[in-house]
Amino acid sequence: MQPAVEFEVFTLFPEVFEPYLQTSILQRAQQHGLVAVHLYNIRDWTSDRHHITDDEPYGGGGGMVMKPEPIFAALESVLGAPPACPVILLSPQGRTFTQRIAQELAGEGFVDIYQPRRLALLCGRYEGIDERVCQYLVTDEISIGDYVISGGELAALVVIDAVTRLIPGALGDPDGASDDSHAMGLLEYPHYTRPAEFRGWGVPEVLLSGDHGKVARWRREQALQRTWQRRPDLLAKAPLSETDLKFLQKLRDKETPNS
Ligand code: 9D3
Repeated sequence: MQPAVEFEVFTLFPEVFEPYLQTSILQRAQQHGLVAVHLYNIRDWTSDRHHITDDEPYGGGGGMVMKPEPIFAALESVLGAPPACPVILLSPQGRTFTQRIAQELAGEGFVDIYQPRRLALLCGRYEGIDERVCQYLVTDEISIGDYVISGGELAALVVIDAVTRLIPGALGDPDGASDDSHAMGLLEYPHYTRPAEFRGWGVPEVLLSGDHGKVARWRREQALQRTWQRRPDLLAKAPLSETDLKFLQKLRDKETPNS
């Protein structure tokens, strides 16, 4: 069986991917042939004596810029010229990565047609990449959020992880991924495990009651309450039942008794 998604990763630091890719879900998904990750060191496509991958910016200013030649050479030798697959640059200038983008990249919606997908991930380092790479090679730019990290490698791992979780079978449990996407609408309810008392701190009675209906209702209300307190923006998009809306109204009434 062909993998559902094949990641072709281009980086100056392939070694930082290894330990994470060899762990847990990602390791298992690769062993089962559900995904493949191939790592390429851009430095292997330099042709000068010192294997230089960066240079000073035209126009001056601080920092260094990744040279275009080794990047074009690496991607075109692996993917063909021009590449036939999406070339995703991990960059602070990209659209912010979301679960929806992960679904897009996983090819969700084509589950039955089962179209194997190849995705190239290009990781930047230094202050940036020569703009001609962005213009003539890259087809999509993704950021993982509004904060500064030192390069695209961690961001590429985030994308690989999120996309892999969506591939049927990757989580072992057949409805694990759909559980995830259900949970995306709201924050999760609190989890507890043994012991029932730890340092004098108990577990909510209802979870010990064995009443599955009551447990389900409690969890739903906890999820709603947390989302309302911490991420009210999510409530606007979440699919809510009549019962959910009544419960939320009760929370609002408690919070603002005088208005
Ligand atoms: C925005 C900061 N830039 C202006 C001074 C310099 C700069 C800092 C760090 C340029 C690139 C980087 C390296 N970061 C990434 O390559 C990166 C990233 C990120 O920094 N934040 C969120 N997502 C991503 S994806 C790749």
